[in-house]
Amino acid sequence: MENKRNHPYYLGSREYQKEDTIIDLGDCKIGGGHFVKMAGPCSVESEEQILQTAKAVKEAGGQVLRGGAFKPRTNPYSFQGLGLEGLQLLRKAADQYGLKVVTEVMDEGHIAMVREYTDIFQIGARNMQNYRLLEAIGKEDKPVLLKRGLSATIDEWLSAAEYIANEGNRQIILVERGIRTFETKTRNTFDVSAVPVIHRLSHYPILVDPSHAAGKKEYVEPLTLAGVAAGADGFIIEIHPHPEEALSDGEQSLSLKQWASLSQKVDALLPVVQSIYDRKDS
Ligand SMILES: [Mn+2]
Repeated sequence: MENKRNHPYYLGSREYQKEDTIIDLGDCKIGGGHFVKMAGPCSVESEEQILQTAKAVKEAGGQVLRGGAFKPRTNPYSFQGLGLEGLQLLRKAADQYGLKVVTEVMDEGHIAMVREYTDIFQIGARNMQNYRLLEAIGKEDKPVLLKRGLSATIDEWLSAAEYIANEGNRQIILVERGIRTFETKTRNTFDVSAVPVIHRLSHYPILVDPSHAAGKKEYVEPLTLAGVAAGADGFIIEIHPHPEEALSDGEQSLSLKQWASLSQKVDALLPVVQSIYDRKDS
């Protein structure tokens, strides 16, 4: 208990737990040598769109279908997401193809609704320091994917995770999604160093999200491969059957064909990386 007070992320630290945390979703495990591929559209737009995407996710070896149902936008008149209908479509598509679901929960009032349809709660970058939401998710019995805030240091990010862990939920997955720097050629700067730093400091699995880091589809593949080479436990990317028609984040979404090709390249790289780091996938 003394250690807890003196350490802002004691429960998440290697001092508290030496072994990697492994998130166990039955046929899908994440961390400790288990690599995961998550893909899907920025937002769920229609039944046809999400079914087509889920099929492609499964066929190219993905395990988790992502998709947003609630999309607060800068412009209040832009597409705001399908809400409950989006959650239902996401679940239906995932079940049809034997995938797990990850979707964002934006506020405490939505937790009960989202819980019904998702396997993993996502806390978005803009909510990383929404401590009431973190505490509420900490009382849930499902894994949480915690994105790094766009201006958060690694210590602040791990401290945010501690709010969840301290309430009892230790099924935490960290996601590096790029940080704000002076560079403007990419939407954010992909901090690949977060991967080995997190592995050293913490036992939680860490994924990379090159779509939001880059903001441009042409950089998604090299950044994904860089994340894998750095030892990430998986990746989460945005894909769309017709990226040019996407209602949100189309400029950073890969086509279904590009996703399949990326997934193949990751499969080629993974055994090499795992032999280097001595971490086995099983
Ligand atoms: Mn997005």
